[in-house]
Amino acid sequence: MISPFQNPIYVTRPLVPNYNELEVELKKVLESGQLANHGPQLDKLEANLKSFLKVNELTLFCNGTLALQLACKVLDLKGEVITTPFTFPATPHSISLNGLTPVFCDIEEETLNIDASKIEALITPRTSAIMPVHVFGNPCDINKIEEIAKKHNLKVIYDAAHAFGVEVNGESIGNFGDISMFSFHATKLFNTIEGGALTYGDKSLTEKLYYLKNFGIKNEEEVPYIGLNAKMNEIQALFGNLLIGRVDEEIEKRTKITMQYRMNLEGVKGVKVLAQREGIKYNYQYMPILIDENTFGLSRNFIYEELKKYNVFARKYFYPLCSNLNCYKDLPSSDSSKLKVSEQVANQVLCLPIFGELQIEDVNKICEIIQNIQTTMVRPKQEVLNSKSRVAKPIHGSL
Ligand code: T4K
Repeated sequence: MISPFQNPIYVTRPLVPNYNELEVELKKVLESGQLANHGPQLDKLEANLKSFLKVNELTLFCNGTLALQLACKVLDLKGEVITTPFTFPATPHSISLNGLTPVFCDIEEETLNIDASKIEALITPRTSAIMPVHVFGNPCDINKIEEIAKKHNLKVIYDAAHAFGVEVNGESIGNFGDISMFSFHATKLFNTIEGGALTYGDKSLTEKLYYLKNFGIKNEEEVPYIGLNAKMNEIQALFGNLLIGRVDEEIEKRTKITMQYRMNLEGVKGVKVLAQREGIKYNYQYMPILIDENTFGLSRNFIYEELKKYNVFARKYFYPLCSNLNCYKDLPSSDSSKLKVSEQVANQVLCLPIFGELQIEDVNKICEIIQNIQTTMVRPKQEVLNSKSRVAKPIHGSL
């Protein structure tokens, strides 16, 4: 019998600064009296991130959602924006809060990202942009998306909330599309407790973004835009400056954890781990698996609940689909018959715990628990089904 973990194991655990270092640096910030708006910690973090992410233009925000919302605003989008339903609600919300309509496009089973081959069929005269998400840090089909955008004169805003540090053939993920958004929430690989950034190639966006995140204010007498208060403060920026030097080590630890999960789970019937593609530097921010109920013998929901009994708190990111949320379910593009892959993936996905401090023996134990659930629960369930129908048949439906 496998005993439950003594302490809960959550899907993630934030990277935090060394306490003594934080104390020393925090004292300096407090003594300086500059806590918010534009201070030296913010300047330093901008420079650090430009260098780490290998991008030329970067603007900081107090969180990723407001950054994404202002990305739509700065590009002056109109009408409809094509996006994925397999994402966190922040993605379509940032579109809707700009008075635009999200149009949901189905996803690919291999990458869980927007299926670029289905985008063109959704373009109408009202379409102004595409907002793909690099889900779980897995890069989208950037070449195909760029080709479509050029052909139809559309803007591309990548939701790169999960893709900090990811590279494609040596190129930073932040250098694709018109704008990319990174989230620095506590649950992310690199965090500023709450925070986010936009990266972009067009230098002329910088000035307008600065106004937009500061109420639209240009100076004491001029307010050219209707803006938000979306500024990152000095203590958030300090947090980031103390952590940026540890990100590579964190990725290294997560790489080992991912490889261990993959090795343990690849042979388990009904469990699929996503394929790794050539030329991509992953960040291993998430550890998603897909559970095929028919082959595994038990549903994703059943395994999710069973894991809790062992003190393991996996997450069903991203179930329910955004297209099934009350606020979006009546959109024409939310019709589930057009989102078949998304529907299937949302019912199968489970994100297992991953964070640098997770021990390899804990990874082994989590995998052992999953295998144990399969070996101990499938047969009794099959026996019940068989005795009810007196006919042996494959397993369907959840317990
Ligand atoms: N686009 C995409 C694709 C996104 O995934 C997100 C955010 C955004 C945009 C928006 O970016 P931000 O505005 O957040 O910068 C979490 C995060 O709150 C959210 O940032 C993230 N995506 C989403 C995928 O996950 P919840 O509702 O799952 O959070 P919560 O509080 O249940 O945390 C999950 C687990 O993490 C907890 O069980 C324990 C652990 N945890 C969490 C926090 C906050 C900690 O150990 N310490 C902590 O401080 O949304």
